[in-house]
Amino acid sequence: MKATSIVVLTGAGISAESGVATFRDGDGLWASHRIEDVATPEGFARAPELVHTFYNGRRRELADVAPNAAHLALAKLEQEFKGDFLLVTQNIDDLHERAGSQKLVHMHGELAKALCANCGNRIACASDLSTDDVCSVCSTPGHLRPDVVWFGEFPYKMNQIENALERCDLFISIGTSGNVYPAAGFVQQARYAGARSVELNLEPSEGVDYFDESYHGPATLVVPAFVE
Ligand code: BJW
Repeated sequence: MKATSIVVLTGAGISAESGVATFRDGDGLWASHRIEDVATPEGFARAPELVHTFYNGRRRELADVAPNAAHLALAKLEQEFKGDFLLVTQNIDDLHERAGSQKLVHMHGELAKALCANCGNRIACASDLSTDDVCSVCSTPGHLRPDVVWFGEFPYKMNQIENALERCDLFISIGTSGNVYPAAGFVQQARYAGARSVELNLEPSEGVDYFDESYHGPATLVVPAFVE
């Protein structure tokens, strides 16, 4: 890898072959759930039970899935690469951690955490959440929500991500459709900084024209082939 500073962006496609559903593919989550109902603060305010059911189901599924060759290849890249490295995932699953990635930020949150809308604290969340749960920090009932970033909310760690994008000389985007901002704009920010940009995805994404190079196929094949 002839780079000194790498930023990798991952999306749902990297976890698809582990058995985690994507969003916008034909069999994706948005085919059976309305975004407005389960992925907006307004949807949560209207029907918190429905939103809890959606995320509880996805949290339970994590017990039955495992990292695949693409997650493992990125963990190995991080371990062996001598320069700056940051893995930015839009995914709320924990497959990158389980593969061994450490220089990792979850810009859209994590299924394994709950956020108290009353005190703002984050707490570990290994089991189902409900509207009856009490925050272990402020003791207020009924304010715990999944610690995920919904439409209209500000993604996490944006300062760290933007600093890394400004410094990077290689930007790799993996398994993301390029529909959701600000992540979809990272390629342009990286290119503005002078980085080489590479897309690894099952098919050309929405933003494929912004990339210098693109390689299309299943992540378990194209990611190890590119990074190893
Ligand atoms: C494979 C594969 C295999 C499959 N191998 N590949 C108008 C214009 C521009 C922006 C806006 C606008 N109106 C509103 C906005 C902003 C809005 C937005 O982007 N809307 C768009 C829909 C237009 N964004 C926001 O509101 C964000 N916040 C924000 O902008 O704050 C202001 C701000 C401004 C400037 C700087 C910073 C902040 C928040 C977005 C929150 C998104 N939340 C979700 C849910 C999170 C929790 C959860 O998981 O439920 O995040 S939505 C969902 O989409 C989830 C994902 O992380 C995200 C991206 O999806 P992803 O990962 O790309 O999945 P898919 O399914 O779309 O694609 C999978 C890809 O994999 C496909 O291409 C497949 O081909 C491929 N694939 N199998 C390789 N085996």
